[in-house]
Amino acid sequence: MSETIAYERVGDVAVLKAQNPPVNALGAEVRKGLLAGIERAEQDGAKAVLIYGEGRTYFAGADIREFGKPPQEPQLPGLCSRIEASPLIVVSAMHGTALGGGLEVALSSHYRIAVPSARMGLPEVNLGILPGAGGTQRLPRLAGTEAALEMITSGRHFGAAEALEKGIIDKIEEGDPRGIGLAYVQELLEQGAPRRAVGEMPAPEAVDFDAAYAATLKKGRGQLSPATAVRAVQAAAEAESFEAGLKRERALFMELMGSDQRQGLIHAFFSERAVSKLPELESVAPREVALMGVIGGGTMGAGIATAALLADLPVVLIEMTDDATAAARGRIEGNLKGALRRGKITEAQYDRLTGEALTVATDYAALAQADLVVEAVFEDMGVKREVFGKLDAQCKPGAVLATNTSYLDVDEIAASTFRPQDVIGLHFFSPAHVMKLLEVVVAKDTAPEVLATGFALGKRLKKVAVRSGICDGFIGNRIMNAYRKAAEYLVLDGASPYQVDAVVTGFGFPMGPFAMGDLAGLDINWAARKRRAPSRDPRERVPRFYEMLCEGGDFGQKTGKGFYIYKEGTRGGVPNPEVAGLIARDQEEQGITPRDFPDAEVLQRYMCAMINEAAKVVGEGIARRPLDVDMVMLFGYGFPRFWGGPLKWADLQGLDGILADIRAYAAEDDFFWQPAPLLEQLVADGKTFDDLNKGG
Ligand code: 3H9
Repeated sequence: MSETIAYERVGDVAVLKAQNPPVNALGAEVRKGLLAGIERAEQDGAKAVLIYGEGRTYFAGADIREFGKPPQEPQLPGLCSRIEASPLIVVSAMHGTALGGGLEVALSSHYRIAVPSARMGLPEVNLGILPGAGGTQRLPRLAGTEAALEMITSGRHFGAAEALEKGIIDKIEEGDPRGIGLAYVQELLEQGAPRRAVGEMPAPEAVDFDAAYAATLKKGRGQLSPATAVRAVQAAAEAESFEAGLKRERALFMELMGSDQRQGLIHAFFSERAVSKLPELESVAPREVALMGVIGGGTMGAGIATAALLADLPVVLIEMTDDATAAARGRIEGNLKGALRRGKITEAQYDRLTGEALTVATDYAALAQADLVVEAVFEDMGVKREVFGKLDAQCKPGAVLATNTSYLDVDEIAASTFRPQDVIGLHFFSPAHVMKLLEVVVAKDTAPEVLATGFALGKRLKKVAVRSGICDGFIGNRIMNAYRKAAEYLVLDGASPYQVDAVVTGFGFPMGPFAMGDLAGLDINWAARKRRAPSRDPRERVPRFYEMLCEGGDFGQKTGKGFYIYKEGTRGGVPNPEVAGLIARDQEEQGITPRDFPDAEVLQRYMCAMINEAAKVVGEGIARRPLDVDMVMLFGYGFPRFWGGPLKWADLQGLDGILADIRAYAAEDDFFWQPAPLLEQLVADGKTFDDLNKGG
């Protein structure tokens, strides 16, 4: 018998136990084992079959690592049909996470039971595909078309109680899957329960599938898989037979399997898990963190404190005055009230988190017991050095001292203490209790356990933590500066900010660079520009329209006017008509004759700037691997997940074409468009960024 599926007879019941840790993924061996188990049970004179998983879960889905490789028999759709066609009564007992192909095996069984904690779902669309082993045909037959559409297009996980209520499972029972499964099979046999195939049930009702398709496509901002899944569910309702529906599902599944978006989403799935696994930390234990300190209670500090509290980590927050501590407490309470409203915490938790778990103070002595302190004060080296001097004096030995700076040199900050080995950068993104990205910035003396502690904190706060070296802007802001500049050059040369924003959102970003500037506050970037101006290279082209807007007192959303005009009570803004005049003045002063840019060129320039800078960031070792950059852009900058990240996207487009475009742009401006040496090297070697991810 197969090693991944154990076969056992218990009276009249053939028991098939999956043992393919960690998640019982349905790889080729598991599929072979299931098929052999069903056949053996039928030959063995068994009356029923029980399928369940050993360890932490029932099958969590098809084995994603097999995608894109030649398929091996038996394939999952055929296996599911074979299970369903068995003359024996087949029962699945679920625990853990029955997802994707896993749930499809359960739907092909004749009866389904689950423990109360079991989670289920058809999350395939999140991997760029759709349920391809009958899920789109069987789920609507049990749950109805509307419910199935919602579950399949969102890919969300749902609990056993909801599954029972929607008719997806038959029973919930406390216990272990084997125990409850055997008892249920026994009960069914005693009752003389019939074999009950979902595929033989009546077709589900038809709905307005065209409307559902259009709405799903719009919601996905260009992601194809959820909308394509609508068409598969449509086949369940409209195809002339169950088999015809399965065929249609298969065709749509294969279409998505061959798509770039599938590759992008699978890349995101594995990179999200790989990004926080650093080989050098494998045998390094993080330091214990039971109390966190936060310096500064503005939006950022309060957000960081909120994130810690939501992870059940008590916080001591330091501000300069009593008024400021009160304001900080107010901000944190506001954030936590939001979490309460959304059902993320209970009333009792709210009371505890804003009560005993949160201390606000003005005296650094309150940090005496803190295990890790994050500084989130004004971005000024003098101020930071002073704060770190005080932390050095007050914090206990071994406390981790972290700075949330977005661009200042962490080595210089560390040098203002007598314990640079304990200093690290923890760069959160605003709002810090919402945004998933955490850049963990390693300074030259940072001790390995301190780095490990940064990553452990990231995990505890449910962040995607990415290691970054030191440079101006670290990984994310440095790359953002480059593509924002490309956007400004486009406008200076003739595109409109609204065209650029529309092209960028059309690509799948939630916002374009100019709307983003308005949201963040144009004054923030203005200050950074003024700071950088004295050291600017004379060869750099400098658009002026941005400053002109700020000089007029228009800072974006906070003042009601920027590139867009914002009216209270309305969402989003409308283009500010004064902007065109400022741009025209800038062009005139710089002697530029504006020209038209096709949308495709706007996108290509924007993406090339992003990719080129990202390649420099990897080439210089600021990011270790291309996937580190990809995860920074996905989780901190709204890069569409279905493209996997800028460097995955670049691989999919072909690096030689991207380099050729960069060289062509360099003919106009060879300062900004200097090709990244790493990109040139990869093209010369015929390699991709993904080859680097894999260690090539
Ligand atoms: C499908 O089923 C298609 C069918 O409809 C049609 C076919 C024709 N395959 O996440 P974790 C690995 S599509 C291979 O850290 P957790 C994962 O990479 C599939 N490997 O644990 C990690 O490896 P490592 C539909 C997988 O407890 C390790 O397992 N199913 C798979 O936080 C532990 O994972 C899904 O989309 C897989 N399917 O979360 C479910 N799943 O240790 C995808 C996991 O080397 N999986 N691994 O880094 C999940 O959502 C989560 O892994 C799960 C556990 C919730 C199960």
